[in-house]
This record gives sequence, C-alpha cells and structure tokens, in this order.
Amino acid sequence: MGGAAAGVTAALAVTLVMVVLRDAFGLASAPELVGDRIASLLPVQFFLGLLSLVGGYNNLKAIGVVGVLLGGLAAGGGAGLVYARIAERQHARVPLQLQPLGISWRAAITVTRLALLFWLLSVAALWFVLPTNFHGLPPGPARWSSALTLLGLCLGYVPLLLLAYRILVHHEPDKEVLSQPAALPVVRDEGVTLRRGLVLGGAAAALTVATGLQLRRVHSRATFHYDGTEYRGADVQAITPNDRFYSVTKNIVDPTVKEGLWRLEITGNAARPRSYTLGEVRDLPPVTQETTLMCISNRVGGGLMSNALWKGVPLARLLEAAGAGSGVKEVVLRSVDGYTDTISIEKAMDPATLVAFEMNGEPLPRRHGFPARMIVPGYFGEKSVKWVTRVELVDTEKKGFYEQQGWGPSFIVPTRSRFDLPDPKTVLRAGAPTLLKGIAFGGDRGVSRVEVSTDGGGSWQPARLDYPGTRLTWALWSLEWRPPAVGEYKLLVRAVDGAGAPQVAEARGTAPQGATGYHRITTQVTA
Ligand SMILES: Nc1nc2c(c(=O)[nH]1)N[C@H]1C(S)=C(S)[C@@H](COP(=O)(O)O)O[C@H]1N2
Ligand SMILES: [Mo]
Repeated sequence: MGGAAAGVTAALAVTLVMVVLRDAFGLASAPELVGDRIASLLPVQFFLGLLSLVGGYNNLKAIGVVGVLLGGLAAGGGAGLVYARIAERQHARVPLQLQPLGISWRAAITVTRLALLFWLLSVAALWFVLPTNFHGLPPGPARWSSALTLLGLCLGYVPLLLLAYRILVHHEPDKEVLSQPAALPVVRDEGVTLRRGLVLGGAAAALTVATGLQLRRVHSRATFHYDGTEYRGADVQAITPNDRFYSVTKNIVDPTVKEGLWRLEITGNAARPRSYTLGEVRDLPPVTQETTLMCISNRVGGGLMSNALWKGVPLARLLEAAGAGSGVKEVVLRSVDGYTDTISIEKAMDPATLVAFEMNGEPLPRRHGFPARMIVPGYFGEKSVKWVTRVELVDTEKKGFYEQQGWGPSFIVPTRSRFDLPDPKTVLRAGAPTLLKGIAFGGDRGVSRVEVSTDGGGSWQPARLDYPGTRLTWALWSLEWRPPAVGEYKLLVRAVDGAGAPQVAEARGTAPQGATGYHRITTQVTA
C-alpha cells in the first residue's frame, strides 16, 4: 500500500512537470504522443464507430488524455509497489536505517532499470510520432527532444519515488539500533505512520490541485472550443472570414509556432536539399490564389468547408530549387504537430499547390497553420497540412496520418452542392416568393451549373450562379421559388462541374473516400 501511494505521488509530480514542459516549451506530452500513435492504427470504420460511441472527436480526445494520464499514475503506483516489496524484504535482513540515506539502493536500482526499460519501450512504440514539437522545432531536433523529455520524466520519477517512500515509511536510526541491528523492529509507531501518511497525502493532494490548475490553463487554449466548427447557413459569403473558417484538427492543443524556431525543410531525394526560415519563404515571389477547402468527413449538406484567398509560394518553385531526383514518386508533408500526409510528385509540381503564409490578407491564424500551411486544391482538406515544416521527396509510396486508418485511396473531392436556405425549420407560405440558395463545389474543376428540384427530383430548374467562383473554389447559387400550394416539399440540389461532369447522385457515406449524393431538405408550406 505504502509503495503504491508513494509511486502514485511520484507519478503525479512527473505529470505536473510534463504539463509544465508542454506549456513552456511545446514538448509533446505522453497523452498527445500516445493518442497520435494509436489514432493512426485504428481502422477507419472502428475509428468512426468510436467517435459515435463517445459522442465526437472532442470526447474521444478528452477520454484519451484522461486514459493515458491515469495509465501513467497506475504505472507509477505499480513501480512503487515493486520498490516497497524489495525494500521491505531487504529491510528484514539489513535494516534500512543502516543503508545510506535510509534508502534501499537495491530497490532503487531495480526501479531505475524498470524506468529505463519503460522509456526504451516508449521510444520504440512512439518512434514515428516523436518528431513533434508544438513550438515548431524542426523534426530532427523535435524527435530527440521528445525522446529526452520522456527519458527525463522516466528517470525523474525514481528520486521522487524514493523521496515519497521515505516520507511515508521512515526508519529512524538511533544508537540502539545501530549497535544491535538484529533487534530492530520492522513495525513502526502507528501515530508516526499516520502523521507521515498525512504528509504524503497532503503532498499528493497539492500535486493534484497544481496539475489540475495547469491542465485548466491548457484547456482554455484547447481545440475543444473550435474543432469541428462549420461554415454554413443563410449568411454564407463567397470568402469565409478567417474567424469563421471551418476547422478540423487532430490536436488537443494546436501548435503555437515560434517564428525563430520554425524552418521549412526540403529534404529526401533532392540534389540541393534546403532549409528556409520564415523570412526566406516570405521573400520568394508570392502568388495569391483563392481556394476552397473541404474535409473528407464533411457529410452531404455539411459545413466543414470554406473558401479563402491564400498568399504563398508554389511548392513547385521550392522543389525545382531543390532539384528533385528522377525516381521521386511522392512528397511527404510533415507538420510540427507530427501530422503527415502525402501527395504525388505530379500534384506537388502543380502550380496551384502552395505553401501558404497568408489567409485573406492576414498572416495565417494559429489554428489554420501559422506560420505556413499547404494548400492542395482539388483534394480533401487533410492534404492541406497545417504548420508544415518538412517536405520530403521519396521514391516509394507512403501513407499519411488518416490514410493509415484506411481513408482513400482517392482524395479527389467529388462535386457537391448544398442548400443554405431555406432553413428546414422555417415554414414557407404558399404563393410567396422565397429564396433558395447555397454553395456548389467541384474540387479543382470549378462549377458550371447548378439545378434545383422542388418535387423530389421529378423536374429540375437551373439556379443562378451569383458567385461563379474560380476553377479552385466553390460557387454561390440562388433561385427564387414560389411554392405553388400548401403541403410538404422535397427540395434537392445538384451541380455540374467545370468539365461538364454531373454530380454523383448515388449516396455514400464519408468513409473512406468522402460522401456523395444530393443534398435534400424537406420544407412545410402553409397558406
Ligand atoms: N498539421 C495538421 N494539418 C492538418 C490537420 C491536422 O490535424 N494537423 N487536419 C487536416 C484536416 S483533416 C483538414 S480537413 C484541414 C482543415 O484545415 P482548417 O482547420 O484550416 O480548416 O487541415 C488538415 N491539415
Ligand atoms: Mo479533414
């Protein structure tokens, strides 16, 4: 019992240090690393099942954090038990007060070995996610600093355990004992034990409170408040304001990149690999390009899509400067948050594929990838890696964060359209003009036509393109409609892309290649 209590207390202290390091230096914490590692191992259907079971990504993230923190405390308690066991056994033979500092060094060595083993196993298990640093340290140093942080936390646990155990179970050396060690009673004064128990309990409570306060601070900056933000409804504009742009992130707390630490590395199979500072990227001749992004998990009619004006540098320029090798098939895009995704070298060389550093005339907001993100038109949003820090040219086919779960293999956005008006909840009047409007998006193929049906798909009439958009953006459409009579109406919308290909009518779910089908709403019309 004493061993477990001491172990949990020591693990609490380690947890507090971990949270402080995460906050102060962006050093990835165990829950983040473990969460990312496990996430990419989950098959997509299982992942989606989990999401609906726990009620969304936010809950899954929160459960993951709590689970890993509790797991750490349990591991700490377990190691404390091992320590106490060995210490007590040793004490029966050679009283602890005869050991230097009253500590069972044999037990300490065993626990140190356990801690090192735990660290080695962690580093092996987490190797692929170790290149993560939320302040923007490049992947190489990020990997080593993550590994060293874990080492520090594992080894730091040991002296904390020794201290906690010694506070709880102290064998007072006295002259008598020293002269006749064999006569030493193992049993301790109960009053003393209680007092010592209270001291340790107080320390544990204080650590819990301190950790809780620290976690609350972290929570105020967490992605829970905005992950899954949608942009839809009556007031949708052609260009989405930055603070309303949809948001999807794997992170619990998004990166806060320090400009000075951040680099953009072009590595891999290249004649002239190179690392750019933010200033150097900004000094290259920029392009400004309007592009719509949409998440693969955006359901038909959903608002996980937005449109912005991005300023940045075509990735092709950086790759040309680096001299991509002839065998290169793909580029791996890596973010400071450990997220990765891939695009073919052809897509990477497409002049519309950008490393963007401005969004609607402002530096990228933190949650949208400051200081730089990829913009990969025509593909689902996950390819548009935020906080990008490395572009690696590879000769083989690699899989990105979500791709490993089994999403894809195609990430090309299918054409889709949506109603933003009428709101299905409002009741329309027969004979009164009412505005139908919405968006249509054809990936990087543009939108040439939008049609609306008010009779469940029996007949179709063309809508007006109020904002035709560009090849890379959505279009805004509208249509004035006078419901002819009282009743229930089934409204449908469909689009034709810029190449003349009609939107796919067949309904399919978001996994694994994005949803298709027509958006349909039912409205009530009264007299
Ligand atoms: N580094 C990083 N990039 C990322 C993600 C992420 O979690 N980490 N999420 C991706 C997903 S799934 C989507 S849909 C888009 C969302 O970009 P936004 O939040 O700027 O709208 O970012 C993509 N890029
Ligand atoms: Mo996404």
